[in-house]
Amino acid sequence: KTKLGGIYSALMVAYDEDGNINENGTREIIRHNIHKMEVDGLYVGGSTGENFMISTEEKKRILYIAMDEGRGQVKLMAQVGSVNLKEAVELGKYATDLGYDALSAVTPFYYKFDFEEIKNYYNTIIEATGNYMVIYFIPSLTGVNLSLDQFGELFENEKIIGVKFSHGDFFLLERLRKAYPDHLIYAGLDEMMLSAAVLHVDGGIGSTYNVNGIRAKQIYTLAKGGKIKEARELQHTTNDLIEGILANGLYQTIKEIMKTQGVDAGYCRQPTKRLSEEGIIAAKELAEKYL
Ligand code: HMN
Repeated sequence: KTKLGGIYSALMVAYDEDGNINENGTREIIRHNIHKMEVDGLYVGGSTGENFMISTEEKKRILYIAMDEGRGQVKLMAQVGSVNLKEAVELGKYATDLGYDALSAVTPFYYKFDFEEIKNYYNTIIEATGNYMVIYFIPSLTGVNLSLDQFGELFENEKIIGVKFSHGDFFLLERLRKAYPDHLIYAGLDEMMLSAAVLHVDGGIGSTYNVNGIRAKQIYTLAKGGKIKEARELQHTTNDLIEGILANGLYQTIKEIMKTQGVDAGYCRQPTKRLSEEGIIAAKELAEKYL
C-alpha cells in the first residue's frame, strides 16, 4: 500500500491553438513535474488533463506519452473512468498493458446511476483488467455522493485499494480513515492538504502541484511530522495562490504559470476559453508573487 502513496500531479496536457495534443509540450510538462516539482507520481487522464473533452484515441496517446516519459521515475496512475463503460474498459486494458501501477475511475456521472450500477461499473473495469483501482470521488462535479457504508461495500473488492477524495467533507474523510486504515486515501483538493495530512491521508493528487509541487510536498511532510505551525504558514501561501488561480481560470492559469517556469504548456481545449491579456498578466503576477 505505502508503495503507491505520495504526492501526484494531476497531469496537465499541452494543447495547441487548434486544440490538438502538443506532444513535445506535454513531455516538457511531465519532465517539469518529475525534475522540478519532484512529485512522487503522475495522475494521467484526470479532470486536469481535460480528459472528458477528448477522444478515446487522444486519451490513449496521452497515456502512452506519460508512460514513455515517466517510466521508472515516478508512480503512474491512469484515470480511465467514463460514462461509456466500454471505453473505460478499453482504456483500462490499454493502461494496464502499458504497465500503469494502478487505475483510477471517476464515479459514473450525468445519468443518475444507483449504487448497484456504480458498483458494477467498478467491478467490470477491474475484472477486465486485473489492475488495482482507486475510486475518483468528486461529488461537486459528478453529483455522485457515496456514504461510508457504500465505500465499505466497494472496498469488498480487494482490488479497490483506495479513494481520491476530492471533497470537503472532513467528517466523512475522518470516518473513512478510521474504518479503513489499510486503504489509500489521497487528498483531492490542494486547498485542504494540511487538514487532510493531519488526518493522516496517504498522499495527494492535484492540479496545482504542476506548479506548486515542492511547497505541497513540504506541507504534507511537515503536517505528518506534527510541525503544524510551519505547515500552516505554507498552506496559507498556497491558498493565496490557489485563490488567485481559481479567480483567473483554473487550468488556463496553471498553464500560463508553467510558461513562466519555462515550460511550453500550450493552451486549454475548447470549450474552455482563452485567457484575456489581463488574465495572462494576472497569471504572471501570481507566479512572481507566490512561486
Ligand atoms: C484530476 O482529476 O485531474 C485532479 O486530480 C482533480 C483535482 O482534485 C483538482 N480538481 C479539479 O481540478 C476539479 C484539484 O487539484 C483542484 O484543481 C485544486 O484543488 C484547486 O481547486
